[in-house]
Amino acid sequence: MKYILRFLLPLMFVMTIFGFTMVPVVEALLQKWFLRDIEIRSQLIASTIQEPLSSQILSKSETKIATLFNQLIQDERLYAVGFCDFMGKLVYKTATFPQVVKCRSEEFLSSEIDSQSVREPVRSLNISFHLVKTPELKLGELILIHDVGFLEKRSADSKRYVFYFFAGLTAVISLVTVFIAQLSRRGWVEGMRSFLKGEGLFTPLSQIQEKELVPLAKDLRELIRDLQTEVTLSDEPRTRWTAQTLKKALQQELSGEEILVVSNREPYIHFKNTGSISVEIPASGLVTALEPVMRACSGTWIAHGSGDADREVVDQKDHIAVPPENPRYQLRRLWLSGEEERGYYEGFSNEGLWPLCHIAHVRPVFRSSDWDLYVRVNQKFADAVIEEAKTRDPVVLVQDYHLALVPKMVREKLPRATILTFWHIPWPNQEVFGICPWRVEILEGLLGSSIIGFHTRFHSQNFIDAVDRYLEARIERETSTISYGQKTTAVRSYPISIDLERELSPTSIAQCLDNVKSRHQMAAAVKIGLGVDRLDYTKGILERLSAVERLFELYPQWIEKFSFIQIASPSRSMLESYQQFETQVRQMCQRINDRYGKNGYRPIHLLIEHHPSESLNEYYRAADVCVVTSLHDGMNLVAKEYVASRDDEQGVLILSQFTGASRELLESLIVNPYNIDQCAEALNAALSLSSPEQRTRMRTMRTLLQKFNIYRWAGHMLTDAASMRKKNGCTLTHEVFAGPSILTELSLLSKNCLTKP
Ligand code: ADQ
Repeated sequence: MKYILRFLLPLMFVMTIFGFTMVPVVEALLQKWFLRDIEIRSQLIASTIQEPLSSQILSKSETKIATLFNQLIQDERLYAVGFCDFMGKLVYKTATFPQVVKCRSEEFLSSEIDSQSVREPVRSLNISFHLVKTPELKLGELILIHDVGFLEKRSADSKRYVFYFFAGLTAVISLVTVFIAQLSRRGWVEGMRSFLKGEGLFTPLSQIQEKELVPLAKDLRELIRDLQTEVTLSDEPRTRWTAQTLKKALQQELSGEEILVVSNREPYIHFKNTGSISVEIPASGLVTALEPVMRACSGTWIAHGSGDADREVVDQKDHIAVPPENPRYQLRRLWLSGEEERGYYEGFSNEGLWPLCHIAHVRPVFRSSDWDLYVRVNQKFADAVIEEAKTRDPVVLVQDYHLALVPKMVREKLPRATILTFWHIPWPNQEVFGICPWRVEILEGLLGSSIIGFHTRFHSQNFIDAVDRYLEARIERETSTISYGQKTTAVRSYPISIDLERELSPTSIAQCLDNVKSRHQMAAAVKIGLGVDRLDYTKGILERLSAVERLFELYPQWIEKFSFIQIASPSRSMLESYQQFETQVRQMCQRINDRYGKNGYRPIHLLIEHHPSESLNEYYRAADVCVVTSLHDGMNLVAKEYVASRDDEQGVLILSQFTGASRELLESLIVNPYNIDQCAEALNAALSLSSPEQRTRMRTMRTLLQKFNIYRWAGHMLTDAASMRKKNGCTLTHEVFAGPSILTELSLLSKNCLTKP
């Protein structure tokens, strides 16, 4: 209060002085204007009656003059009218004419002045004299007397209004001043905090009109949420997520709750090998990401058993403990017939949804028969989840586009389950998604989830837009939540990552380089470029090879000084589009090798085969440059694996702008894979980059991956699930965990409590 008065008292003092000075000035001005009005009026009356009055005076028509005068004084302001002849005698007058008013002298009447006004102060009269004449002679003077008593009243009124005006002005200025003073005292930080909490400065966040501020506010709010989560999850602030901290967080937050993962791809595949059985980890980003998480949190992973020896190693309930060398969790295999695999996996998933979501210029194919099998197989997976669930409210992690219907199917049987669905590939814009004939069913299936995760906010936004367009759902864009039917689903972005520690190798860089060069008979001075992908048309392998060819055209000095190794794991080779793609890749490599290869030098080494992770790691550590040119990619883990493997802080990453990873690995050389010249220039720049510059870039990216690793990805999803469960259980502990900034969204999620039996 004291602080406010410091502003207000001087302000009021100045305004009062100013007001008192202004009142007489305003009053004098108004009086002057009113008198001037009266004079103009008198002039007007005099000139209007000049002619009839002159002729009536000449014809001495007394009655007509009296009538004319009486008509004039009907005007409430015109008090009296009189006429003096040329001798100065008052000849005609109205009854109201005051005696005090006299005719002017003959001498004055003979002057050249046509009219004159005089103020008679005692009776508040304004008297004006007007010469009455014909063209030939002067007849006398007309006297018009106005009552100006109303001026006093008007003056008093205006004084009052001026006073009110200044009082009002003082109040408004005081309010504005106090408001601004308060704001600056609270400071921007305070203001921003309340804004982010959704209070806004004056209005709730949802009502803020400046749309461009909302994404910024959302970003900052999520950042605050992340920080709060990390601070409150453990006794000490967690600066880095690890397998141990993830485990601890799960014990603390989910207190040993059952975790079920369900995906099409299994983490371990058993193959028959002349008389023995071998095991392989498939080339899959999903497996790479989830396997370390399952090692950390145990539970059961349900997946399709696709290996020809898979059935031989499981128990009666189709279970096998994995990893084989040190079992940490259960793998539950599920069997599909050839027909099911063709329709659900090859057909609807990989000929339909995969090209649809990647916009990589391969037309999606949608067949009703594939859809029927997709529904049937999704039901199989959902049934397996229900079978495996030991409680009525397990935490279920549904993985990827193969299983879009599973969340809804599981929800129907286990309404209290916490279902987290992660979509590993991009989500296209609503027009493209609208191509899918079963778009409504896909969206409804996914909305069975408690949380749906995407790699980037852009994909989350596309998903929300699709729901907005094709379903009658209530969408809260500020909190990214969708209410559909009786269920609320949160849409979140969780950028997937890798376990940096697992990518480290005891083999030295020099040894890796030696091994790779001798394996491929490369000269010591040759620099190595590397591409690692599943053999998939979305990965931009043809564009990458074209860029290598263009490099040789633009910078021939690299011929015989640079070789490119393309490692490509065969993928979906039953599909025609993939078979054709493989042929194209082989042909292009052959053509470039024919054009530039000589004397035992091979520009391109194409290795179409699966490699164990240690072998891939060796290549990563030997490569001077790693090239990722996906035409569209949810995240792309190869880019992150390359950075993780380079503990020598050397090597350069060239990265497509159409990968989710390009939003994080900003120190890579970011390219448009469709721009072949640009990619060739980037190759030249990468090969010419100085060692200190490589170190600076690599160090920054490694620091980022140390913090933004796979345990953080899983940790954030699972702790979000935990807070949701607490909310659903209607306990109060979530408030401690969640912090005030996400109470709004949790309150929305609390609607899930309705599903409790
Ligand atoms: P993918 O399309 O499979 O993943 P990516 O993220 O690059 O793409 O992961 C590929 C994985 O397979 C990597 O771990 C890589 O090491 C491995 N790999 C590639 N070639 C191999 C080979 N020849 N031998 C052995 N292993 C090989 C999908 C999405 C991505 C998203 C991931 C994770 O398409 O955008 O990053 O899921 O969510």
